[in-house]
Amino acid sequence: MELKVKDKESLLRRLMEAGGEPVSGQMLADEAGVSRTAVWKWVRELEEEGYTVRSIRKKGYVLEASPDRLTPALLRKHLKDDSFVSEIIYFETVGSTMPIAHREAQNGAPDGTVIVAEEQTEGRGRLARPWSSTAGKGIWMSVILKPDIPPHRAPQFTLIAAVSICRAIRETADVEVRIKWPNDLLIGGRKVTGILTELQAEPDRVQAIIIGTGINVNQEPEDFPEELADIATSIRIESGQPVDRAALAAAVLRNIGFYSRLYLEEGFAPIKGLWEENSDTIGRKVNAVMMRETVTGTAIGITEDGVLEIRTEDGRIRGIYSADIEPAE
Ligand code: BTX
Repeated sequence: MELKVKDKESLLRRLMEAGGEPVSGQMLADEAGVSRTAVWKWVRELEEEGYTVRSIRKKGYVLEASPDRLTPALLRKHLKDDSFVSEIIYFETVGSTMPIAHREAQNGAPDGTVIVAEEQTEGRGRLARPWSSTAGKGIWMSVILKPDIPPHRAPQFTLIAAVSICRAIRETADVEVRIKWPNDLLIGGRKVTGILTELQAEPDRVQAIIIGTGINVNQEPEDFPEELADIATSIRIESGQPVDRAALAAAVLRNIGFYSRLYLEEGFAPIKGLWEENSDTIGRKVNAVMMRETVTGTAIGITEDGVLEIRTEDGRIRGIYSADIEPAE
């Protein structure tokens, strides 16, 4: 069924769906049950948000250009209607999307709720490490999932997210992106994406999994703080082309929906295969740096639980649950 115009957001979607054809102001007003002046006011508000809307006499409104934003309307434009995304909560600037997602999940937000921000002032990674989240340059987003699984399977969702984002980046840009266990995506050895998976659970049941994705998209080298100069990169730096962030964010969400469904239907085996295929870690000699020890050896694979297996020099196989992986010389 065609979307019914009832407010500024639905008006925008209608203009987007018209694909450059004019949409009559009178028709929009009739449909929404408001005056033509009210429609004109919505158009003015859209222009204030950065959209370019041309008014053609006797024909109507045409959307000529959209701002580089991650607004719900722009994301929905790129998402298919059958996508698993239920609600999109958008912020210009926030501390971090993670605590907001936790609060929303606790307050009953459904599976597929997305929190997205143009800028984070207190973005964070694992162990409360800071995550640089420059305004308008990346995808700083938390996705709430509510799968019916026991808590010990939750870490597999980090790997599902890694496979999904890897796929989405490849669909959108011409870059060679690889997964570094457990939660980084790299291009040319530099970090282009970090994933932070957090959990709300009872002893035997997951209440919510929150997947935080930090994707460096359109940064130039000077957009990164100095301490990241040698370790971080963006898709734009690597491909030489600016990327449509809304299209990429939608591709990420579509892929997370697709691969989490595949996982729930067929188990971890297909994810494991895809993860290993795209991995930068498997087959390499690595140091797994943990709180109390460092294990050195060759990364040989991941288990059904997403645990990294390392064969040490004495031939033993060690399972690594959580560590920072460095290349070993
Ligand atoms: P991590 O602990 O694996 O990585 C954090 C480390 O990565 C930092 O210590 C720093 O060295 C480096 N780093 C910081 N910012 C960047 C960046 N923009 N690009 C590359 N390297 C960087 C990774 O944790 C998980 C990150 C998740 C971020 C998302 S954004 C949406 C959500 N909200 C939030 O606050 N976090 C998540």
